[in-house]
Amino acid sequence: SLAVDRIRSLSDQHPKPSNIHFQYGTAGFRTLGSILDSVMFRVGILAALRSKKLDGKTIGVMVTASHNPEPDNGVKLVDPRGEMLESAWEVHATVLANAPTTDAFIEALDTFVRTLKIDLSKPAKVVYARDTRPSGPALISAIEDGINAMDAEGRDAGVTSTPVLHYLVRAINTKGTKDEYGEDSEEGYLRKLTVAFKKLVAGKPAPPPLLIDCANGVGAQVAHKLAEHLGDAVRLIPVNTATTTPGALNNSCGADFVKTSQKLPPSLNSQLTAGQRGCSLDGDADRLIYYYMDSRNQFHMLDGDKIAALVAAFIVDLTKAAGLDDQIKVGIVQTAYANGGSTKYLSERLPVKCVPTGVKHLHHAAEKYDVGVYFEANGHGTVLFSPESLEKLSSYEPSTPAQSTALNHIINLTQLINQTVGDGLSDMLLVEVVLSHKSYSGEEWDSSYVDLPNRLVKVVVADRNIFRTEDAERRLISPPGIQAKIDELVRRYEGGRSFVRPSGTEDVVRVYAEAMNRTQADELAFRVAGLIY
Ligand code: NG1
Ligand code: ZN
Repeated sequence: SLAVDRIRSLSDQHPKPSNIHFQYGTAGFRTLGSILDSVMFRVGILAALRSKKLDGKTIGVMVTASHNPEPDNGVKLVDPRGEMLESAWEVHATVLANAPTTDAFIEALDTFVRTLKIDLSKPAKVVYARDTRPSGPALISAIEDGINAMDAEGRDAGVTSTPVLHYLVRAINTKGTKDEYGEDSEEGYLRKLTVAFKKLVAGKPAPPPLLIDCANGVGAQVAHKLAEHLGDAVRLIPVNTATTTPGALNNSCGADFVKTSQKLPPSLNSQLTAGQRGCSLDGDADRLIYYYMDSRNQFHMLDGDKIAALVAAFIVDLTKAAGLDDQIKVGIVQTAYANGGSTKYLSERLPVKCVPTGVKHLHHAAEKYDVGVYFEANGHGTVLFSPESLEKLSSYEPSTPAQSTALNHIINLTQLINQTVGDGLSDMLLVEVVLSHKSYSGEEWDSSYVDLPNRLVKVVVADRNIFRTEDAERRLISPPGIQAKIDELVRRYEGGRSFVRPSGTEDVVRVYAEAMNRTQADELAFRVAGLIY
């Protein structure tokens, strides 16, 4: 049974602030770091219970608020294969986090354990990590109290990126099996990626040095180590690496800044020269946005949609070259935020599915393809190879040297790509491989299709929960009547598209609009926003 006395005395040290409702949303719990202490303690307990429920498999806990401002923090759980927590448990997490007192919490725990028939005698293992936020250490110690309250085994993975933590969870749980994912350490991760990368670019001319904007976050630390492992294979130049400067994290830099403002971070202005390319990570290094300066010193952004198009075409080419194209089919998963230009371009070539916002939706849809390429426009994404495809790759006998080369490339890609979750650095290496194989500059990559001008605005409303959507969030079903008005507005704009949905991570409603030119896209977005104030 539960060690009620121990849980009680530890829980009393982590009281829930009154008048605050916590919600496990698309990115876990996320709010101001200063009010998350009780949530962290309870998440530590929940992680241990999830581990027991899954027969002692290791569960991951990541403390980060990604691209959000420095005072924010957050926490999310990672399931044994390195994927996001099963949806049903998001509700349990929310219930436990909101029990107002220690007594209420213990009662909720007891009900939870009985309802889910969790066998408390099973072992429990939890691995946890945090990003560079100043609120991190105290929040980690609250999680450790939760883990100790359950007498579970905790492993501190220290300060590292979100994708490394996901990798670790999968590596730990597959250790010694035929599906072994890699050595269960950050070093093991770096080695796995860089060994595959070096094989993939062997014999190719070294690409020009690559600027990486690390958003002054944990990506800086991982990028530095990655650079050492890569040596001359590609020279990385990490910038915005001030992880200890107060207020610097995600401030006018990073992938979210670039995607949202469609501008180069001012700190890179003098560094990115004509013809050069660079990229930005977000605060926990799971997102990636590329860009380049053209010969006239114009900035061009290459977002998640452009990455998806580049990578999917490359994998299709390789399956053809290997003679596997009728056995291994590539498919794409996007959300409503994908640029209409990309959706048109991709659906003329490959199957494309649109799903609601949130990595778990993209991930699960991508699992249905032989090779599923999923990216959010904001640069979060990866490529999944189905178990059947991996099987085919390992048993296939190529009939020519050219087929054999292509087959090896695909196999190396399965090692280079972090298949647990979107991974800014792994995706960056993937992009570099494709550019190197195709001898593409940023400009040539960009030329596949033209992005439609678009505008994303946030609207603060009294209650965002009254906004409900259907059709992968592309249409509003509530409040009634608004969708008809949006449709009517959209009809007046050539190439117009717009949709409204409540954010899952912020207390706002988002409005997205696209049209044939900048002014029209802005105008449409603001007129639609005017409908929902
Ligand atoms: P919300 O706040 O639900 O729009 C944002 C991003 C998502 C996803 C999540 C998780 C946009 C428009 N939305 O979700 O794509 O990345 O955060 O971090 O970029
Ligand atoms: Zn992130």
